[in-house]
Amino acid sequence: MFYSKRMKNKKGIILFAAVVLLSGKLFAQESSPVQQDTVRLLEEIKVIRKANRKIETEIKKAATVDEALSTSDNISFIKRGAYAWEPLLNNMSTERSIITIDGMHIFGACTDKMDPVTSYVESNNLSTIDIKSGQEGSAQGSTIAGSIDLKQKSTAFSAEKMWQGAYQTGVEFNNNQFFNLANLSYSSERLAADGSISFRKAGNYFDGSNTEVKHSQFNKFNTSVGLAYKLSPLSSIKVDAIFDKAKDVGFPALPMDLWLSRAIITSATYNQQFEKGLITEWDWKVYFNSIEHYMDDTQRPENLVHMDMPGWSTTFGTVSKLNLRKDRYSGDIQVNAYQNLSIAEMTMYPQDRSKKTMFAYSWPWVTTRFIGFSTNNSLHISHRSQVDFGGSLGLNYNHSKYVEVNWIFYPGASQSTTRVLPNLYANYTLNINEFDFSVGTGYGHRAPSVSEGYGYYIYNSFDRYDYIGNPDLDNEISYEANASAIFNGENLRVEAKFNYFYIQNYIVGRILSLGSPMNYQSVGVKGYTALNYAELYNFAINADYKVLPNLNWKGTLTYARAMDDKKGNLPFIRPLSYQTSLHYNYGKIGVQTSVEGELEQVNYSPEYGENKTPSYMIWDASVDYKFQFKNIESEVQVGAENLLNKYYTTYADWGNIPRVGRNIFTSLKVSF
Ligand SMILES: [Cu+2]
Repeated sequence: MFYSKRMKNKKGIILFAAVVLLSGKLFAQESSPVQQDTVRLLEEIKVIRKANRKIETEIKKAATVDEALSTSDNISFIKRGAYAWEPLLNNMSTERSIITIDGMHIFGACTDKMDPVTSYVESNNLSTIDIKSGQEGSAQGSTIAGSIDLKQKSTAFSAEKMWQGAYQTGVEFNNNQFFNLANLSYSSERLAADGSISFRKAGNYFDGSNTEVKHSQFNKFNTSVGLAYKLSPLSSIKVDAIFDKAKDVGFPALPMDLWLSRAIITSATYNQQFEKGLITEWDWKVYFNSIEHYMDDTQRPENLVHMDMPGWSTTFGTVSKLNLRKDRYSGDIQVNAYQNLSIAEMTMYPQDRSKKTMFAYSWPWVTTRFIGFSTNNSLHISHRSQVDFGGSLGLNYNHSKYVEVNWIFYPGASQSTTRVLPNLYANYTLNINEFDFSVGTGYGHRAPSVSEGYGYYIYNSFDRYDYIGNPDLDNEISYEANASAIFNGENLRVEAKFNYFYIQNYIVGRILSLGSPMNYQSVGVKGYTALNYAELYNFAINADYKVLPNLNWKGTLTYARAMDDKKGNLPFIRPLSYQTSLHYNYGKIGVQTSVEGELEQVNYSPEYGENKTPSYMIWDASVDYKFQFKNIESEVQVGAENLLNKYYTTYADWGNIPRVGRNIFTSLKVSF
């Protein structure tokens, strides 16, 4: 889509969110004049529902990927420190969602979830983030919660030679974070190139009682390059690479830190457009990515016994996608295949490191192979209504090389398992004047993750148990229903969304009577097992009101609830949360302020190690100023998060570590 559309509007290229809108409009113009209006109207509905995220927040222009993701009302985060937050989609952990970069499957190499996929990108190599809720996300593979696709920046070809670039720098004073981000792109009729480089370095942060939170520092380096070449007016090839390195990253909520993590993420894509016929575009990608992860517990004096815990994750795969469009129909067909090898080791040392005492595989060389066929379809039934439906059929194969490890707790467990994973969804959208209504349903399976299936003595510092995987767990099966209503007035937009999941064979850890803890900190051993079922629902309401032409108000309210088969609470479910913000523009000056908070966590789960967290409310504000010097556009911003320096911890803070206290930040961005 991005290669061949020649865009004359330079600003359109800079703003990648606009590209999505533009391509929708360009498509609309290609269809017959009679249908144009219908298609355009429905395209707009579709664009709204896609919910692409720009990489900024209400308050901060120079936001990190995590901060930008947190603006979505169906994303929350488990935080183990200041770095690499674990994104929860629809209040479900990362095992239940699929996180990809441009459709590429990547798996973290950390048994303790220090490295979600979102930690391997940077805000200046992404254009948008595409979040799909529930089974609508199954095009990327089998999922329960949905999918998060991180879209890399990709400059379009242009008739005239063009250079564009940006440099962004800033300081966050709470933790002395300095960041420098630069990106440059070139485009011509036949060649388009993108490059980015970034550095972030932060010290320990201070909480709201001005206490230093030790081991919360981080260092990140990220660079990316993309080269596209037009082979013919309708075809092009593109190669992309991302290199990411995080070093000396503290995880205050865990008993160990990260010494080094490195990722190389590469792909080559062939794109072919078609002027006539049902098929409009063919996109074929092959990819390879490799992650290495080395933890470090030697910085913690409380650890009497030290362990080396490195992990490696290597994935290669391919995605082939056909885009289809004819009259009132549009859709795609995809084939998705990948292989992943996950390895994690544990070596225990006494105080004297020259004496090695024990070695074990916490991931015993687990191979996962997946091949899936999927399709998404949209049919415009009339001017006012649209049906979306699709699904996928996947085949998932797992193999554990050192199955003896798994036999210690599950004698005779399968060394290899093959699972069939079907996923289906359907959605109906109806437009009545200013209202859009939608109802949808879904059904889908997922395979257990590497840890759930094959993990061996993976220490969970939240409930202080060592976790053991079970290779013969059943597929988790989700039955889903969702509904939404949108009011689109002239100055007011209100959206209300609801979803409900009934999940069979819901995988959790349960205490095993046999087995003794390996780590002196741990209190016992838990095995992954399945509940008969769990139920979960999410509710969100968003409003956006233009009070005056230059004054905008936004508000969000979310509520979720999740229960196991005995009506007990499930952990990490967000209590009632709210956010309200005002944005005021005066010429080149922008002023924004927001208040956000959560109510007391009433429905917490002591069984899974949770305690009740109190309510909190914090206040943020920022001011920005835009100015131009010749061809260079500049933007400065100064602001503060948690202005009142409130001390707080939330339901999602691992081990109740306190959040960041008052943080004054400033940033400068220049672009040409
Ligand atoms: Cu780790």
